[in-house]
Amino acid sequence: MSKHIHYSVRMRASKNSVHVSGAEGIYEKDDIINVVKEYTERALTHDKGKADEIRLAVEELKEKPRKISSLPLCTLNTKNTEAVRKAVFKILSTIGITERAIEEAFTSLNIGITMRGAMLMDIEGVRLEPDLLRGVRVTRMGITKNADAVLSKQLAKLGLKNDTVQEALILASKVHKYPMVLGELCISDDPNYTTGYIASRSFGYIRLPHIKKRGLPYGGRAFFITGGEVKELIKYLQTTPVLIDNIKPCEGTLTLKEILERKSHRKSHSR
Ligand code: PML
Repeated sequence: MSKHIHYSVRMRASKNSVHVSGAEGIYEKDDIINVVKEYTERALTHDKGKADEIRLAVEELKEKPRKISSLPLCTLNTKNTEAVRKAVFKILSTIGITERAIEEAFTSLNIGITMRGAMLMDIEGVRLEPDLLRGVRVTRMGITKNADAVLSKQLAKLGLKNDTVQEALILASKVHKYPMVLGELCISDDPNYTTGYIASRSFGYIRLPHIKKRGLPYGGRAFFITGGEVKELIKYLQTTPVLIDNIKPCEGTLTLKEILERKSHRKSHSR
């Protein structure tokens, strides 16, 4: 794949000006027509309603995509929103994120507005992104065909073969490759999707069932940032093309104790 020109294909769909669905990937030229078809079908058949506006962008990448591994994935055995909150505080505070920042992230993600992009927060909870209403949208990421086949197989074994998990894992793997990003909290804005996740290089991608009550049409992402040049981070998130070409293990359900114990054993997310 590396010998060929790559294209970023991005789709955003809305209904009555409200976001319905989005998708993106990095592809070779021969795949573009099929991908555009697939993304269009997805926008027209989404649970949240048939889109009345679909925006598609196909862009030749001038820069060769950087190849990285996915984050390892597991699911925490949480049964309700209270258990999720407790676990999020416990896990993220062990990597240096303050309770104040975690509280601020939960509050902002539950305020009832879904931003287009992610919030950037320092470890004290102070917002760092230049546009506080739009946030920072992560784009130009994808997965190679081989890695996609491996990931699909691993997720299928866990009963998780769906675009939402796969795309969220690809996005998080790009984000956490950047050393300034310490952690992430994500809640889906899909009212029917009640599983969120936290991600970090130390713990990988941890899925969190019951992070929100069914029916809530808002959510979003908060990235917790440590020292460095925010402008450079935003440039990386928005413009640097990244392709996942290696899949780290995807595991089933674990307890909080098991997750906390394994941090010290886990090799850091090395490439
Ligand atoms: C989103 O992009 O809407 C958030 C997706 C969260 C996926 C959590 C998971 O099931 O792994």
